[in-house]
Amino acid sequence: MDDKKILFSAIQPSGILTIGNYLGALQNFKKLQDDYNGIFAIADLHTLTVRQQPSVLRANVYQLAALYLACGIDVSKSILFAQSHVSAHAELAWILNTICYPGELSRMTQFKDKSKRHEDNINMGLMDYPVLMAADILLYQTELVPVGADQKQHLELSRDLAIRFNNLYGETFKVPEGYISKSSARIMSLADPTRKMSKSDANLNAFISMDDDKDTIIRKFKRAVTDSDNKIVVSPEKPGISNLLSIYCAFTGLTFEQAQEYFEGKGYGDFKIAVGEVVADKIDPIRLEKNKFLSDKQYLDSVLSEGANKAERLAYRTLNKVYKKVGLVLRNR
Ligand code: AQP
Repeated sequence: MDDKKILFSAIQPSGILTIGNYLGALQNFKKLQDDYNGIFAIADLHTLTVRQQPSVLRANVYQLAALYLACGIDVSKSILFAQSHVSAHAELAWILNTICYPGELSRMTQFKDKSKRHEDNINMGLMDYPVLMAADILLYQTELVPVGADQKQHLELSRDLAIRFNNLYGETFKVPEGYISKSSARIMSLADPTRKMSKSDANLNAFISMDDDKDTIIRKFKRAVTDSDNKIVVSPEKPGISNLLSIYCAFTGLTFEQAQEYFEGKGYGDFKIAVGEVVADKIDPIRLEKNKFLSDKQYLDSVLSEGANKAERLAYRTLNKVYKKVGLVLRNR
């Protein structure tokens, strides 16, 4: 690692990623890894907060590793690893739990939202999710965290916990900043544009997965919920059309004004097909590249193992400091 700032980001292997994950997170990483020391994690421990089928989860870990690589993560520049391979994450989460209060966690939007969606399994891990996320970030003395707007609240808690710990025990953690890309900060569900697009949505038509082929993508956009008038403009009264325009602009690089002008006088039908086409053109090559990586599990295992070795060295540097500060006796190795 050279003396560039540290950037950390993690994604859950809780399904095949959506274009929301791509626009909110993945697409930024390739550019950012040149200017920062990038640390990219597969947040497999976080995924367990919602019931998973073990064989599917295992497959999704490889899927995500391959997708990171297909989106341009270069392991000669950045660290790519699975969270569960570096036990310091769970260890630091325990320490941070001792300075975090239940009220701070129970008011989190994601906790409330997921509690509603998984009423049969509102477990402690679901509530504690942001503390584990804080541990992920703080372990690496991270300065920058690229996230979608949906994670802003969790990032705020990471900052609060860093400041709280530093005040209690002396300067230990860097206080991280968020990096939120403006155009594509929050991509909404195609079935309900007032909710964010999520890879674990039970309604497959609510999201575009990074694995969808062109026909599927266009079919899903055709079914996307919009409204009854026929104006293609961004407006709070038109959340469906606004969401589709955001997606179109994020994939083409056009501004809202340019896109609105382009679609002036056109109908929703043509507009939806046009959105589908730009999305498919962009994600098709990524899917093909991902499948190439997926066909070589041995290579993926070696990438993850090397990544974990590098991450572990950095993580234990911070964790030992934390253990010392709180008064634990370090193991003599
Ligand atoms: N709809 C979205 N728009 C923009 N960014 C998004 N992200 C997720 N959804 C959107 C960003 O993707 C990164 C990885 O997210 P995650 O998998 O760690 O957790 P999540 O935010 O809970 O993502 P999902 O897809 O909604 O997963 P499930 O369904 O399992 O809960 C984050 O940077 C996030 O901001």
